[in-house]
Amino acid sequence: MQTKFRWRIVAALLAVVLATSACGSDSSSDDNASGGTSSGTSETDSGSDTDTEVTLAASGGDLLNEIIARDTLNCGVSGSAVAFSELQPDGSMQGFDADFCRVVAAAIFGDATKVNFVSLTAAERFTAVQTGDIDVLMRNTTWTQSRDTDVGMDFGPTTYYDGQQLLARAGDGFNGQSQIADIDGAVVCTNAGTTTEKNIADAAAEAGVAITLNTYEDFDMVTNNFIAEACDIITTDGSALVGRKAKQQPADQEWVIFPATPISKEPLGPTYGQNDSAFADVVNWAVYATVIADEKGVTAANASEMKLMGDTETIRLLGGEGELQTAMGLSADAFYQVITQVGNYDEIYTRNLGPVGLSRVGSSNASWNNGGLIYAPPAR
Ligand SMILES: N[C@@H](CCC(=O)N[C@@H](CS)C(=O)NCC(=O)O)C(=O)O
Repeated sequence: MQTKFRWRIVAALLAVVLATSACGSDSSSDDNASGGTSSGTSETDSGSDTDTEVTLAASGGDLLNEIIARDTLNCGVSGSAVAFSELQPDGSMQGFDADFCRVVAAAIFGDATKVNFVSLTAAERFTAVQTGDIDVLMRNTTWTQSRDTDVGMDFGPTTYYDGQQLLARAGDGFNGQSQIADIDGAVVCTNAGTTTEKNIADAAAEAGVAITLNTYEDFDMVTNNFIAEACDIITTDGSALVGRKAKQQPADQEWVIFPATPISKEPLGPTYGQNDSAFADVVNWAVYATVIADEKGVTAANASEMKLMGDTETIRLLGGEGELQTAMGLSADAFYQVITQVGNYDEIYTRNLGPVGLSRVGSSNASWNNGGLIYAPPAR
C-alpha cells in the first residue's frame, strides 16, 4: 500500500462509520462528505447493483397509447449528471439525456415540452421502469447483457459511446498516463447500482492491486467526498468525469483523468421495459431521425426548407411522404417536429456536451462517415 493513501483510508472509514445512514435515504444530492458504503477490497462485489435484484415480467403492453392518453412522457434521468441531465434552479432539466427525452416527446405529441422528468439514482432506475413510474430511462445507462436479459430491460440506439475512467489529483502523483497498476492502496469511490463499481473491482483484481471501494448513493456525494479527500480516486463513465472536472476542480488543484484507454465499454442510450415493440420503435426511430438528419445536414433552422428540397429519404423522414411515421402510430410530421423543436444529433451533442469539452471529432461519437460509430438504418 502506498503511504500517501494510508491516512485517507482511516479518514474514509471514519466517514463511513459516522454517516452510513445517508446511504439509501432521500438525502439531498449536495450532501457533504458522508454516506459511503465500503465494500473492502477490490475482490469484493458490493452487491448493491440492482441489476441482479429486479426482474421485469414481460410487459408486451400498449405503452404508446397509454402515453398518448396521459398526454405526457414520463422520462427518467439522473438530474445531477453534468451536461447530461441537470436540474436547474428554475425547475427545468437541461442536458444531452434530457434533450433525448424531448426528442421522444416531440415525436409522440408534436410537442417537446410534454415531458415529466423524474430524477433517479442509479440504484433506483430499473425499478422505476418496472413499476411503470417512468416510460423510458435516459440516464447514462449502459447497455449490458444482464440488464437486457435478467433485469428485463430493452435498449434503444446508443446515443453516447462512453468508457469508464478514473479521476485523481495530480498532486498525488497521477497523470493522464497512469494505469490501474498505479492505484494500489487507494480509496476509490463511485455510485452504487452501476456497472462502474463492478468494473473497477474486476480491473483492480486483474491488475493485482488492493483498493478500498466505497460506494455512495449518487455522484454528487462521490465528488463531494473526493473534494473532502475522503476518496483518493473517483471512477465512472469518462464523460461524467470530464463534466465534473470542468465544473468542480478547485482553482488550486489539478485533477487528471486516466487511463487514456478506458477500462470498459459503456454504450449509453434509451432503456425501457422489454417486449413492447410499438413503443420501442417510436423511441428508436425518434433517436435515429436525429442521426439521419445530422447525416443529411438537416438542422432545426433549415428543416422546413429541407422538407421540400431535400433528397427523397430526407423528404420521407420529415413527413413529405409520411406513411412510415403514420404506420408507427405517429403523425406524418413527427420527425420534422423532433428536428425543428430539439435539433439533429450534432446540434443536441454540441449544445450540451461542447461546453464541458466533450468533442465528437476523433471519438466513437463521430458520425460513421467521419470514422465514428453514430449510424442509423435508412428511413425507407
Ligand atoms: N453508465 C453506468 C454508470 C451510470 C451512472 O450512475 N453514472 C453517474 C455519472 S454520469 C451518474 O449518473 N451520476 C449522477 C448521479 O447519480 O448523481 C451505468 O449504467 O451503470
